[in-house]
Amino acid sequence: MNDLTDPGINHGASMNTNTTAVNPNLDYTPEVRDALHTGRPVVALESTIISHGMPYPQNVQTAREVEDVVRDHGAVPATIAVLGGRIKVGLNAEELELLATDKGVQKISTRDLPYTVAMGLHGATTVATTMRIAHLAGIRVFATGGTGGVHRGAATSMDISADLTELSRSEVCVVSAGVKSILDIGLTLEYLETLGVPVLTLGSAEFPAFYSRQSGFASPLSVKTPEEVARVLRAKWGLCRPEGSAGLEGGVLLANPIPEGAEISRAEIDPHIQQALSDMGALGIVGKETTPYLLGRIVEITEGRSLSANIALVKNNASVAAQVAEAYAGQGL
Ligand code: PSU
Ligand code: MN
Repeated sequence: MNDLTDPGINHGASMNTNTTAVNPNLDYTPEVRDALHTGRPVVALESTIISHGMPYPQNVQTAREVEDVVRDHGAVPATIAVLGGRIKVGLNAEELELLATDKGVQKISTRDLPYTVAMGLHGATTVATTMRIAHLAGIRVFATGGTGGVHRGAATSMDISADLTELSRSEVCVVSAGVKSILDIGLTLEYLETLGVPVLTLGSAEFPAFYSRQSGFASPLSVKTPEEVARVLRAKWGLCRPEGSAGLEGGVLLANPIPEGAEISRAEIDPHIQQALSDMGALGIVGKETTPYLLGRIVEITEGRSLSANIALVKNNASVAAQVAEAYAGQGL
């Protein structure tokens, strides 16, 4: 039998335990610190979705409810952000409110992290940055709404989300409802293959498209249960070099289709997405502003329906992430 025990973040030092040492560069809430110390399941959550992905007050309400979903499943939520230059792993109620309301909170990708820390600024972390910080904290499972990807027109704009790069680097399983068709889904899947990132869809052979359960693209791989996901994670991260360092570094993307009752069909959402893309073109919006603009514009065009769908899928992802974290923390898989 292969030894599939988790090598942990201190490779070699914690070979026979799932507990994780505290990283002095990070500020943990007591709840998260205790959970990591005792090997209880923890689910990381991002903060760009709060500051730049949803309007107030739905953003802070959703952030609280998503944390509750994680707790209801017996795991501990760790919402990640940078506040006053300190990297936070777990936030209190006032900190969540600040992220939801303060206009000075920047959307920060991995490239922005050192500047935000050095200048003592506030930063809402994208999927990429949240993955990296989760990895530094030894958190293996992370729930979000949708991940970034290869933007339409990337052949000339080169706009490819750093979320994809980070999936090839950090040992974290990201649970998302797939990739929105504001992006180029086919190219996103191609690029993830190039980067060596396993893409699993839960309960379906088709890769989902965020608001819609179907995208028209087959999922590279599919799984039936959170336990199967945990087995894949152990197989990937348990494969070590003889001295204990990772043999297959990087993350796993778990796509979790939006619940049937909450979905907006492709036929219905696609014209709205086209409209939002053409409005963005007319305004000349590019770079890091594109994803927040498109999300906000689609909420306007659909008169809030896309926001309800977004909230439903994030909660669904939090529930699955908690179950994956639970299965991964358990022994004897
Ligand atoms: N997709 C959503 N909501 C979001 C985002 C993506 O449905 O809020 C955010 C995530 O934080 C993601 C980021 O990491 O947008 C991607 O931004 P960009 O495309 O600039 O890499
Ligand atoms: Mn981009």
